[in-house]
Amino acid sequence: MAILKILQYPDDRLHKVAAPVTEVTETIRKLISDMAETMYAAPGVGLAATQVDVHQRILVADTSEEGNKLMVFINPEIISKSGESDLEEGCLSVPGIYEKVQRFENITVKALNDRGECFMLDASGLLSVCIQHEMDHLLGKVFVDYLSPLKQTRIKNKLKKRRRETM
Ligand code: GNR
Ligand code: NI
Repeated sequence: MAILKILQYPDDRLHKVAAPVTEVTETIRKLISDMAETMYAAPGVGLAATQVDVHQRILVADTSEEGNKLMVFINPEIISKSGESDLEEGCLSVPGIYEKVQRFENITVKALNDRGECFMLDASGLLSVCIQHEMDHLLGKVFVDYLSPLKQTRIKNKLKKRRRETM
């Protein structure tokens, strides 16, 4: 197992669009276990492959209280969605920034698990928001892209300043 480096916003690589996984191989399973370790160590409730500079449609999530319910989604697709949610979101690629984002409250996701088997899952609340946030990463989208240009500039400046002061 290994802890992977998480790309930090702004970084052009966070805007790459991930390609579908064609076969769930041992290499993919190794990546997934490293992504899980990286997410738990951060700590975070989700992680998309894009954030570790792997541009394939893979995400991991664990929104359980105890942090013992790892979920793996390969080639995820949202097949139904309803309701509205506006939770305050954070992102491991945008540390220390929290903003509300409009999302669907309920989603049904279809994906492959780490054995390459197809499954469906109904999600609501934080898990639903987390999956939508991670699926955006796979499309090259970061939650700050939804904010006003003024807020985006402020966030970039804040992160630059913080990096100057801590490096
Ligand atoms: O750890 C995370 N918390 C979180 C909180 C609200 C909405 C989404 C998230 S995902 C985030 C981890 C992350 O950056 N995943 O891409
Ligand atoms: Ni994120």
